[in-house]
Formats: sequence, structure tokens, C-alpha cells
Amino acid sequence: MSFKNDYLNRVYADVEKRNAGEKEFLQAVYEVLESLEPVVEARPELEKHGVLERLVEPERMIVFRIPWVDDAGKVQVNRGFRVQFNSAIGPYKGGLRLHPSVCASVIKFLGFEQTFKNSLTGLPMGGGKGGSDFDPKGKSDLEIMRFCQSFMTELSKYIGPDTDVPAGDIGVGAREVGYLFGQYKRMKDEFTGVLTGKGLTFGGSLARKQATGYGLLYFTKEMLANLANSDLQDKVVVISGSGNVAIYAAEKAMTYGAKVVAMSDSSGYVYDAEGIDLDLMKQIKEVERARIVEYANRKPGAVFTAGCKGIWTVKCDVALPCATQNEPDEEGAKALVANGVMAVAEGANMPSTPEAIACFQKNGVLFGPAKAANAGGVATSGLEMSQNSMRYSWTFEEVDAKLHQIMIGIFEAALDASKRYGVEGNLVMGANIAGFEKVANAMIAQGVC
Ligand code: NDP
Ligand code: 2IT
Repeated sequence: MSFKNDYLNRVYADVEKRNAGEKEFLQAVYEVLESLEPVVEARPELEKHGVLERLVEPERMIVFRIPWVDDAGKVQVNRGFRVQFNSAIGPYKGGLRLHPSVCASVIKFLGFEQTFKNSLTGLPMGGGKGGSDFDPKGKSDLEIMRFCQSFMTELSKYIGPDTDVPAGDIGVGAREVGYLFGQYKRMKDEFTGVLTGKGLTFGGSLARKQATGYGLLYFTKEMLANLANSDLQDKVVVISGSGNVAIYAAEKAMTYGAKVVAMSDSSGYVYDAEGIDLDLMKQIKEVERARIVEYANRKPGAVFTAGCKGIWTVKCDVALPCATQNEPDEEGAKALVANGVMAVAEGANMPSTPEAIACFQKNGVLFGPAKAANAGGVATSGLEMSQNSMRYSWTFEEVDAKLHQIMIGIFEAALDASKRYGVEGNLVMGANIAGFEKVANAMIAQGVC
């Protein structure tokens, strides 16, 4: 793999050397550098100011021990991370992921992507991400609480409402944010908006829970209307995952008249030809925290299939990967294309492999990349920060209307950048370029730092 531009080749060779073996991080960096080729050609000052060398190196990476005691009285040790990737346009901002696959590479890819995503929202937020290899599955509520308290005891040294503001991601929802917030408040003796996604009784924003999924559908709607003169009415939709993003993506898709026929978790997927019963799915996933096979056990006619990959063989018009990174690979993409998919929009972070993206683009499938399409969650986190600073709360409708406008703005910014650089409709390049421009200009204006 190499670029036409020498500056890009030098930067990427250094990234490969310095981050050897970190495949997710290298994948994310490669995709962005590839998109930036025409920008680097047109703007030689980027090299003069060392913008790309600085952009690919996190400002700070904190790695720490998280000791905690399980219900059997045994001491457990996990590894915690926080990457403070880029603060050119605002305090570091990004979620915390609790999943056994969490490692430096995963946290760095997420923090790198977050920098561009946050820029696209138009709000003043830098890029950060964190998490731990702790596995929340099968843990009791008290174990989750003790873990979160230990995690925050160390993390509290590095974050603050004007420094770095974490939030949720895989394995971190309202329950975990509540425990993390309680421990921060206790340690610092201050009640500030240091986390977003908080409970509604202590500074959380209305519509934050729904924001990523709703935002994904606002983006998808714009993409269908502008690039295919179409909409979601009567479209058949497949959504991977059944967590926070997937559930609220399904909810909004249904209000737009679409039929969601399949959803998944890490054990497999359910197909329901009648359309997913979202109340039942919420009961199983949000209330009982049970496995998705339960849906098929309770809903007549629904079928469970073990394994995650098969979900992409379900015939649909619109596919929304909302679980994790590298889900549809080339095989999955080919199956979707063979079944006539017209649009793919990414709710998860980097869910499509590079080969899958190439396959969608080659076959004329509309493609909404994660940085743009799933930015509604962090955008609404930004709105939560604003409300906390004002000591005020907006209504659900007010927040939702702002979110909708932000998603329209992101679509327009990505489309506009794709036009300016002669790749009209390529939203991967458009989103990467539009997100980059603001960060790069701020970095140049602030001098070498
Ligand atoms: P949740 O923890 O609520 O849900 C995650 C879902 O994805 C679950 O159904 C889970 O299944 C499934 N999943 C997780 N890991 C894997 C895996 N390795 N293989 C197969 N399935 C998996 O997380 P979210 O819904 O918050 O996050 C989903 C995606 O969206 C992530 O990529 C996240 O980074 C991204 N995102 C989240 C935002 C937010 O606001 N929460 C904002 C923007 C992006 P199981 O329960 O079996 O593990
Ligand atoms: O990937 C993401 O954008 C998130 N997990 C949300 C981050 C946030 O700060 O709300």
C-alpha cells in the first residue's frame, strides 16, 4: 500500500514503525490519509507546518491499573486507557468502552476518528477515547459499581469539564456513567459536567440516549433524499447490534415508515419477517440484559441464527451496521450488493472493512461513513455540556431539533467537500476532508504544539 504523494508516504511509514502491529489504528489512519491526498497536493503549507505528523500522534496516552474485588472476594486487575488525541478545537471528548477486546490499538483508532467526527459536528470538541478490557457480561451490579469506582479513582486525575469529558460507548451506558460520575464527584468534591450521558436527574441531556441512533437516521434520510431522490418509507432495513445505537436507530427508522427485519448481538442474529417488535427488544436488551435468542423464543415466527456474519445475507434496502468495528467484510458486502442494497450508513465506529467499503462504492451503493453518520451521539453530548455550563436544560424537542440540524449540516459539509475535491458523492472522502480542514487550520493558527 502506498500513496502517490511523498509526504503521505513518509508520514504513514513513520506511523507504521511507531505503532507496529496496531492494526485497527493503522487501518483508521490509512483511510484518512488516503482521503487527504488531494488536500495535501493542493495545500503545501500542511507539510511545512508538520500538520499530519502531529495529527497522527496522540497528544497523550494514559494507561493504568484498575484493581477491584469481585463478589467472591477475589482481587481482579484490568487495564485502563485514556487517549487524549487532539485538543486543537476544544477539550478532549469521547466515550469509554468496556469490552475484552479493548487494547491500545482499539482506543487509538477510536480517539483518532473521534477528532474528525467531533470537528464535523461544528461544536468545539477535541478528540479523546478511553476504556478497559473489563468484560461487563455476567457481572453483578455491585461488581460493575466497584469496577467503575476503581476506574474513576485513577481517571479522575486526568479529566475535567474543561479538559477532557468522557461518555459512554460499548458496555458503558447510563448505569456505568452514573457510578463513574458519583465517584468523580466524591473525589473532587465538585458537581460539574465532567461526563456526558448522565442520568436526567443529575445533569444529563434529554435525547442523549436516542441521539446516535436518531442522528444516524437523520443522516441516512438526507443521503437518500439528496443522492437518490428517495426516502425510508417501506424500505426493508437490517441493523447489526442491539445496544444503544442499534435500538434507537431501529426506533427512528420505524417512525420513518421503514421495516426493520433483523438485529443481532455477539452471539447471532434474529430475523423477523413481520418487522422487529421494538418494545420486546428493549425489554430483553435494556431491562433484562439478556441474549438476543430470547427474542426468537418469545416472538412467534422470529428465527435466531447463531454467528454474527450471516446478518448481511438478509435481503434489505438499507443496512445499518451498529455493533462494532470490522463487521461487514468483503463477503458481507458482496452479499448485500447481490441482494440489491441501496444504502449503507455506519452507526458503529469503523464497522465496514476497507474491502467492504470499496465493494459498496464500486457497485454504486450510497455509503455514509461512521465519522459523519454516527456523530449525533457526541453532538448531543456537546449539547449536554452546553446545558451544564448554562445550568439549564432544554426540552426533548429542543435538543432533538438541534441534533437534526447538526446531522443535516454534517451531510452538507461532507457532500460539499466531496464536490470541492472532484469526488462528488464520495462521502468517505468528503467527511474525512471536512473534518480535517477545521482541525488542521486550528493547528496551524496555534503554532507548533
Ligand atoms: P452497546 O454496548 O450498547 O451495544 C453494543 C452492541 O454491539 C451489542 O449488541 C453487542 O452485543 C454488539 N457487539 C459488541 N461487540 C461486538 C463484537 N465484537 N461482535 C459482535 N457484536 C458485538 O454499545 P453502543 O450501541 O453504544 O455502541 C455500538 C457501536 O456504536 C460501537 O462501535 C460504538 O463505538 C459506536 N458508537 C456509539 C455511540 C454512543 O453514543 N453510544 C456514538 C457513536 C458511535 P453483545 O451484547 O453480545 O456484546
Ligand atoms: O463514538 C462516539 O462518538 C461515542 N461513543 C460518543 C462519545 C461522546 O462523547 O458522547
